[in-house]
Amino acid sequence: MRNFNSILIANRGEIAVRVIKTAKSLGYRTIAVYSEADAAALHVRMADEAVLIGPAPVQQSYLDMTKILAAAKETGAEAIHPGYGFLSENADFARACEEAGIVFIGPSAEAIDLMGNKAAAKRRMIAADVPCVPGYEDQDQSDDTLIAAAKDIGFPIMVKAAAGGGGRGMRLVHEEKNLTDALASARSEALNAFGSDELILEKAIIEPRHVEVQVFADTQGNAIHLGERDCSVQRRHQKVVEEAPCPVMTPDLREKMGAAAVEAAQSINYRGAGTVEFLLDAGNNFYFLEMNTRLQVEHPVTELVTGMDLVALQIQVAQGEPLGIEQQDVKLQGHAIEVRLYAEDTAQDFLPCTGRITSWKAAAGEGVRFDVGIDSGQEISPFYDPMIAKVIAYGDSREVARHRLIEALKNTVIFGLTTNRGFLIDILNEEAFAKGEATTAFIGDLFGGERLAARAPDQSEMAMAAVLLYQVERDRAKSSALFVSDQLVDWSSGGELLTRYVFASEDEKVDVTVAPMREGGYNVVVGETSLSLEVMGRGENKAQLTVDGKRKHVHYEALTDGVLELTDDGKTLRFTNEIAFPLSAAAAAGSGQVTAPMHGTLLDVFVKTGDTVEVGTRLAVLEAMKMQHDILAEVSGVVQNVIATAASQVSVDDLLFEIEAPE
Ligand code: MV4
Repeated sequence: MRNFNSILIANRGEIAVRVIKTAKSLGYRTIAVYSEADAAALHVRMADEAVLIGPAPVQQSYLDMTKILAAAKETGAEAIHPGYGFLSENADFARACEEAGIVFIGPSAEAIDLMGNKAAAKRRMIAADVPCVPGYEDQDQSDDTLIAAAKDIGFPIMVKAAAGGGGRGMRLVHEEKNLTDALASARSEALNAFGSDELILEKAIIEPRHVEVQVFADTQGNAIHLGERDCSVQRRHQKVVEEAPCPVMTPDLREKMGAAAVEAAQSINYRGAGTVEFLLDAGNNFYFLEMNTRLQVEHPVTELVTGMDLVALQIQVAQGEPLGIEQQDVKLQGHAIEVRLYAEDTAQDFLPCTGRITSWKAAAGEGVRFDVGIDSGQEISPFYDPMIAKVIAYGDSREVARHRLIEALKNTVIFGLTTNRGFLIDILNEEAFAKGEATTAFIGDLFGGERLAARAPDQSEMAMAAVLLYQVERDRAKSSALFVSDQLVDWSSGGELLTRYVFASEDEKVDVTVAPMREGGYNVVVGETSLSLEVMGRGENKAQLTVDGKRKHVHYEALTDGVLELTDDGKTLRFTNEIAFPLSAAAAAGSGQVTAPMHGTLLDVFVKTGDTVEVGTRLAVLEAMKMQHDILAEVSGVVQNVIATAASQVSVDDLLFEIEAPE
């Protein structure tokens, strides 16, 4: 008999949905928790029961242990699955569950605590003979000791916060003379971010791959690994692409890394799902980095190549049952690649975008999996991570998986907010990635400002946008009572009835005229160029057109009057008919009223009243959604008013500065 039959999911979004699916399929009663912002969310609708735990901010909802435990008590939940993020690696929460008699679906509080400190974790791993980066991880934190240790290790050196993760408090130091300063700044950043200024030192591995091994352990002392994932494609320590297996893996290396990962888990009496992160250098040497004591975002690629359901296995172990499989039963087959689809603007330093997803339709396709937490019409709110979905493709070979993923991205309908889809497609198409050569340096090396800038539409795209706008407007006119005759709407004598659009393209405006032809089709003039265009088929959000004889499949959405978004080859362009919307001179020139682009914390303010600024002067830096965003002046002039103060919380559209431009 099972020890528990109900599971509360202490999370939201796609991972809550993911966990609920498996829990339900195994016959568990599922209980969702949600914040006021998530009342209409998918995870709430899917669960058997749902409990409102508080307002939108995470401190008052998804991070509030007391409220979550109260929800468990109220609904009689016997187990809690924490998902990833939020409370998943909070040892106090794991302990509190245990004390309340609720099964925490995860490792012991002791294991979470131990792996939460890099220095302690590394000392344990060295003792267990798990290969680690040569370094210093002892208690004596004096400069003299650290400098002496650094000389022994040899430069370049990595300075890391012992309590840290994700690159914060991390410094790469090439020469001894820069070490003292780096130690001081790393300490202050670490203290600020993690409440501890303890540091460790490591030899810097140059352009490594990030290769992590999925491990699983049961309470009978069995531990296995489920192969590795390569997560080298990251941007500022945020993973962008993950795959299994690692493209340069060999059976021999996998056996060694797998054995080291299993040893790491066993040496700390681990239980459940865990991930052992390694750096892999160009000579195939691997080094333990840290262990994540949770189910990871990228677990689907492991599921696809092993055929196993990792959430089901987590629940099985939490029930006290043995794993039931041995290492030789784990067979890896094929290749899986995952990308994280985000609501963010790559052209604006990856600024997260919030707002309503007006249309969403995941592409169907062989070997394609979408892990999604949202639905058409739902909001990406400023309170949570702006990930829209994980898109995962499987194939017998890496090339099949890669191409299926590109097609799935291109064929997915998504409108309403800016996404990183185009960036993901560009990465997957990049030669170094295609060859499996991407290291942690890949994005930094290949995706600089130029490549991330918004692409200007070409003439064919402008012509398609104009014709689609024309047809949408015609449909609206037809359905309006004022129009009685179809002939009036459609009639043309080959160019006499012209509809004119003006689209902005980079710095110039382009005139586009649409002339319906008598025999069907359109003659479209874009600037000086004449194109012939035919609409072969048009449904909700999808259209097939022929432009000068070339067939195109596009997605489109007519937003408000005169505004149309067009997705061509996975790149979304927005067209605003500037005849319908004359830009005010002030708006065109940028505004002296500088407002917050999103909710967040102002880390620093760089100007004061009376300062003279230029277009592009950095006024302040805002931290939101784990990232820093520069707030720049849009006009040159004199700062008249500074409303912003450092360390204050701001909401989207809050006025921060007023700049008066000279006459
Ligand atoms: C390193 C390293 C090179 N040498 N440690 C970055 C975040 C943290 N998890 C560890 N990180 C690194 N540690 C040594 N001794 C390079 C990185 C690193 C990195 C690691 C994984 C994925 C992406 C990365 C991007 C830059 C640096």
